[in-house]
Amino acid sequence: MADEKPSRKKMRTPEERSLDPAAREMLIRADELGLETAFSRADQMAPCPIGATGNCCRVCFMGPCRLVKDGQTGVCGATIETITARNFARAVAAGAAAHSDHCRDLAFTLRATALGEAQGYTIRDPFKLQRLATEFGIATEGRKLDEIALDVANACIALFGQQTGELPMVERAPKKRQELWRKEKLVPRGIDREVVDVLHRTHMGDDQDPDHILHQAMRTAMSDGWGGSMVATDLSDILFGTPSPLVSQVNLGVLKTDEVNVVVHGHEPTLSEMILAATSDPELLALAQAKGAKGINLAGICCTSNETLIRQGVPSAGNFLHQELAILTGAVDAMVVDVQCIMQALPNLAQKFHTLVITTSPKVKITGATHIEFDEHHALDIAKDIVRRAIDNFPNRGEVHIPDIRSDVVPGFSHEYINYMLGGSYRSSFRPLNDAIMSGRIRGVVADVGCNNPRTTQDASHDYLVRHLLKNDVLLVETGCGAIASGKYGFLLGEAAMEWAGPGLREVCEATGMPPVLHMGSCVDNTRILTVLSHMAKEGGLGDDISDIPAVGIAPEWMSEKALAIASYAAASGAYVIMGINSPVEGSTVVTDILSEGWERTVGGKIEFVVEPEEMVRRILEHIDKKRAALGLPAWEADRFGRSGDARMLEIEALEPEARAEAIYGVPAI
Ligand code: BF8
Ligand code: SF4
Repeated sequence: MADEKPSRKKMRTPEERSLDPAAREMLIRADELGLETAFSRADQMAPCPIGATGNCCRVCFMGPCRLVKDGQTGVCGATIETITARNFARAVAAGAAAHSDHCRDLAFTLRATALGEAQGYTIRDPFKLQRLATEFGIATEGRKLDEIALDVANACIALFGQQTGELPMVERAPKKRQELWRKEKLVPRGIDREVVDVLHRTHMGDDQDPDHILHQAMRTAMSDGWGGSMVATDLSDILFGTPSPLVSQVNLGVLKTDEVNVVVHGHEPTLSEMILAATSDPELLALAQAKGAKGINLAGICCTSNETLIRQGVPSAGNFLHQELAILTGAVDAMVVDVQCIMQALPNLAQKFHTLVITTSPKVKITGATHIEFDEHHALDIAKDIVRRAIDNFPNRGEVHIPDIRSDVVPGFSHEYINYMLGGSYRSSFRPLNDAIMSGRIRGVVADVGCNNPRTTQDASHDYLVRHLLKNDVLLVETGCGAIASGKYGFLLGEAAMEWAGPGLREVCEATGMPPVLHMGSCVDNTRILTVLSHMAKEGGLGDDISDIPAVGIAPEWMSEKALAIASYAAASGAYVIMGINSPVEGSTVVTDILSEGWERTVGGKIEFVVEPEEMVRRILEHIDKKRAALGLPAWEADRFGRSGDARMLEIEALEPEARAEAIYGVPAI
């Protein structure tokens, strides 16, 4: 299905490129206008076969050395396994650095807020601040919030430069896991230290034992998952509020023909929250009206979108591969980007329309874009300036074509909310979830996370996996672009997802009010999933470690180095992780085995790369059933709890293709 590899000559049809009817509509428009997108560039640009499998070494200038046959070595004698392991470890380090640096900026924003220097920011979740303070051993009794916040911010900033000891957040993990990490020397000593360690040891002439290199890749990833990302989630909640469910919409149809459209894209909530505030500024609203617009519409793309969607209900214009498609509508008056996952193609494409692409991070400039640098000390003024420019640009619009396609969603499931939802305010707990898994009503839990990748049909693997896991009574937790994909196909609406859920899962969801697919936030918020798993292990009945829980992590359409960091910290935490697309370590069976059986022996978790979604489902269920059996839980039975979700699947599969698309997606096939 989705995974046919494009050859250099084959240009895929819109249907082959994306599952999403809105995307298909825009891809047809791109073709009509003769404009390129990542989809067409992927068709034209075959991946380098040597780099794709991890066998190209560029770490010194005696090379690059491209190893193409067994037994061959680089000029220095480096073997395929060393080169492949080094490439993997470096990707993990880059991913961990990106997530953690995002955290660093939030810590400085909290610091500036505490000092009263951050224009427009306040502390929205004082309880979470106090909890974090207690964890750091910071006194809270009788102290002003700002004083506590300053100490917490300084403590967070210090985690980056910490050289020895342990990152304190590892104590959130089950005891058994902590002991294992200590025994295996996997506890991160400091956030920056672990990233630098990988960059050092993968320099020419250092660590040349693949197992040893990959072990440090795990520790570096841990500095992200149980360090930078975990603290980033906490700090975002403290500054912008801990999410709870709310109603919003997803897909390109959230853009408006008669309003100024500002799209925020990237990863950080810091500026986008201020832009949201600016969109309701009466002066700017009056200006928009004076320019002929009915209002100012804010929408998001990628994880900046997830941040503003889960907290404020700001609609999402889509996931990673929608960034160019949004510009193709001709309706985006400004696309405001911060960091990560921003395609360099944007300014060029924007030139064909009227869209203003605005870079805002001191770390990110793109030739052809307008740079308005963000500074938290004047955030609201900067946000207003940006919105004003978007308004001024509104009259410059040419022809506008917005697909009339959007889906309702209910995102915002923080682990705090899940805890509350399951037990109520007086006895909030994960007990009902553990009980449901133990009884077999819920077979297991899958985290469907990660990107879109134009090498495969956009969203198709996410969609396939969600459907087939739901009908097998698997509860889904989601973040990142995977969560936005689910939103597009209706899975983030309890009732709609319930149609697909197997009878046991449906019964639990009906009893607790919990939907079967939970949008938990952005990619840094994968740490919320670690927290849920830790709570489940501590709750009892599902073993005493994360690796005992019948749970699997998947990133079927991943493309980013950050995804490898996430996969590595999840595996180091005891989870089985399946990644789609292709294996970046395919060139070495030794490295492939270290990441799977090798890591499973040491930490109980592993990473496997599987192309076919059908095979992913098979392995996921097999793993879940194996873990259930190891816990002595009853084997899962499809019809034990009434009508199976298969019934709906069979009804739809019996339809003609056109009717099937309409039944599934609610819109006619193109
Ligand atoms: O950090 S899922 S494409 S937007 S990397 Fe990027 Fe991948 Fe989307 Fe969020 Ni995560
Ligand atoms: Fe080649 Fe060795 Fe240099 Fe890598 S480190 S580029 S394998 S000589």
